[in-house]
Amino acid sequence: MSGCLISLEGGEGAGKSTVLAGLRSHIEARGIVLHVTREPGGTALGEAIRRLVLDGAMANVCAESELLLMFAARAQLVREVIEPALSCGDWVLTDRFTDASFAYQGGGRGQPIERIAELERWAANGLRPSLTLLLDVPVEVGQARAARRGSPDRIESEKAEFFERVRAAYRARAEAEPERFRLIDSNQAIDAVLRAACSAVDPFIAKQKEGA
Ligand code: Z5A
Repeated sequence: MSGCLISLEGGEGAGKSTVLAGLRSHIEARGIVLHVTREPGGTALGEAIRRLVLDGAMANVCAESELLLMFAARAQLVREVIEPALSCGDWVLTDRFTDASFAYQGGGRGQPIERIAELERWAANGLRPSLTLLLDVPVEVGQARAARRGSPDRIESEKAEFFERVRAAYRARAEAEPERFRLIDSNQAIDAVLRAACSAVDPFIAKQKEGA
């Protein structure tokens, strides 16, 4: 596939949605056809799963169901949106991808990593982003930012220890795959975070232009 898949990851309140908007303008201004999506979501089925899985009234969702629902949404997104776009040479920018399952369901909920890796191979067709921007922020800072937004959803209602495990799992993945990940300190002014994100993407834009 000739296109480029870029994912944005991070704990809650890390600034993904804010950076995504700026990054979108940065990439599109350089003449690249970009599809922007999010997980869970991005398709009719995925958005329905998102409503279910984040619903605070949905008590006692077991970790296995949560993991499978994330991958059900992802399987649909990969086949309906991401792979067709990449096949045409377009770019896809996604607010979260499979690393989120390793971090939240693996690190946070303790689901076995081999099981998630098997789902990645099967449900996500083994697809991995060319670049993953991990916006890293201390849990208490991210939670304080997110709290200003209003009532938390089912996953946001977890305790701080859960989010510490999620953060540790994300950082461990970034350390294990330095060629794919760019760790960005998100505990700084949003303009600086966006600049770092754009700088990480620029070599991919340059490569695309060379090939054009
Ligand atoms: N989830 C999962 O468990 N497993 C999976 O496989 C997948 C997802 C794919 C929904 O994701 C939930 O699904 C998520 C993980 C789980 N649950 N949690 N928690 P989501 O990405 O849609 O939702 P989110 O993580 O809750 O996103 P968020 O809290 O909206 O984070 P954000 O997009 O990174 O933050 P933001 O909206 O850009 O910023 C939040 C606020 O902070 C906002 O008021 C900004 O103006 C402010 N902000 C942002 N950056 C800064 C800086 N640098 N300084 C000051 N203020 C800032």
